[in-house]
Amino acid sequence: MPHRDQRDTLLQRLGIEELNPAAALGDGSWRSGIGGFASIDPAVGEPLALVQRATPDDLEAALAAACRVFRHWREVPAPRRGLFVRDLADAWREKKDELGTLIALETGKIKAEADGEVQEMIDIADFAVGLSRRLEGSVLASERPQHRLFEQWHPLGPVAVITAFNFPAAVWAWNATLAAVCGDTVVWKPSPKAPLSAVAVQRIADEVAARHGAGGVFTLVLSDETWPVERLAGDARVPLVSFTGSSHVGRAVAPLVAHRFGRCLLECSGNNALIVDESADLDLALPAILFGAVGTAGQRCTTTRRLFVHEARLDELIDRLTRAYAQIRIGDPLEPATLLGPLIDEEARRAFVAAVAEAQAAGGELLHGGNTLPGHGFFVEPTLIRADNAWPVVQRETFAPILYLMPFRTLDEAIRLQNAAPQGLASALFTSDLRRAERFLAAAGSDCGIANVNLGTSGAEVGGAFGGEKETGGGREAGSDAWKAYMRRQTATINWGSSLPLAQGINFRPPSTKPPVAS
Ligand code: UN1
Repeated sequence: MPHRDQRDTLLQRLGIEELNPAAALGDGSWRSGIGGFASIDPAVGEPLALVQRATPDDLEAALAAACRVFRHWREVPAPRRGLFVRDLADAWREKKDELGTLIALETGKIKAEADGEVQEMIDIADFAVGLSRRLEGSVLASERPQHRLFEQWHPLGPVAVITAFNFPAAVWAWNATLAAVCGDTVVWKPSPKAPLSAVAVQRIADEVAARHGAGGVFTLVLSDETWPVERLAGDARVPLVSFTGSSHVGRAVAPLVAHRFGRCLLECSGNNALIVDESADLDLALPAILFGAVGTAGQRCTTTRRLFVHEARLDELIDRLTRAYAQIRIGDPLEPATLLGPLIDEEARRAFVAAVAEAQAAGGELLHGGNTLPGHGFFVEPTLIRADNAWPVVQRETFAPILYLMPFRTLDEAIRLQNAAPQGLASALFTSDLRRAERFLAAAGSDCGIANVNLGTSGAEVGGAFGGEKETGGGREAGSDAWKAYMRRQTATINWGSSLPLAQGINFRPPSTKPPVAS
């Protein structure tokens, strides 16, 4: 694993310069933009490199390329599009260690999780390759004789993919690999907090695209301003806008897209709960809670933020949890023993401080942590607070390793409390009771897009559809049939008979238009 002192060599090998260009047209050409902003290493609070800021012309060039290339790409057979994605996956396999290190450097997530992110890119690419040979439609039973009724799926068009800093590469890969096999092109607008990961991923994609005649399938626009998001959301040439970020921003993006009848795929805030019932195996629950609450420094959409514990297990769990929290190594994300790296920036650290203060002011009992760490990096302690589900601070998503702990008496009460949050992404129940497990998964159970039994809220595999309800936004990405969002459905009917029966049995006899037969 490359160490911090080998950082510059690593950046160079991934094509990162001191000052990076603002936009990529996907065919190997880049546009310089103007001005610039820094990508900060959150472990030390110092710039890793600078990135130029895209101008409206740069965005227009990327979008125009995406539109132009789409007209060709949609006609390439899907299995051939899959070969492009297969080679992308191989390139990522080859660069997994380096890309993982860059992601760890830029986001502060620990190396093991950053490598996991690259693995997630590889996994979804493999999934997409298989999918490229089975983008299937249904043949349906027509009510009319000698008619064939079927559905087919066609490429949709250029897709805008707007990603957050916390998964600076994998969430793009979820969208981009599926979009590419579906015959779409992609304009990527990554978070200004993690632009270098995007530059590195784009450079790898450019190389692979050149070998597959896929130049321009993936384009990139870098900016720390908000107008590119508004522009992409409002542009009728973009039939699908895939947005990952806070519900607050999602709420602004969605109406812009809806206004022009575009489609939105929203992956917004989560406020995920984990329930430990009286029969739970704490040897399973403990590591799941720790990974869920502390992993990625509490900055995953799927982070465990609320912990509901049956009152009979409360003392035991608090005892084990506080002892485990005390052993969490905080520090350099590249050190193998570290479990908790820094938050992304000073603003995130301030939000942590404000949330802890608000919870304490409401009467919350601090069971562990609560402090920031001195120094230039944006480190905070993993924090455990005994709280109340109704408090506003518990009801909102704070991107930090704060876990609110709350007791309950019956499973129905726990499910009701879990569902009593505006967000609906991931949920988990630890139980050894089959009936309770089924109850949790039933229609009146968890209202979330993801519901797990005896595993935590975070760390979903790519095979299932990923996303959530309510203020999480309703989108589904990654596995299962999430690909359908990237295509347009066409219902087609062929009449191969020699009469024209109408549906619904309607009898409509137009006057004859046949020429009179000469006598
Ligand atoms: C996100 O936080 O935006 O389930 C994505 C997980 C990861 C993906 C998280 N596979 O935690």
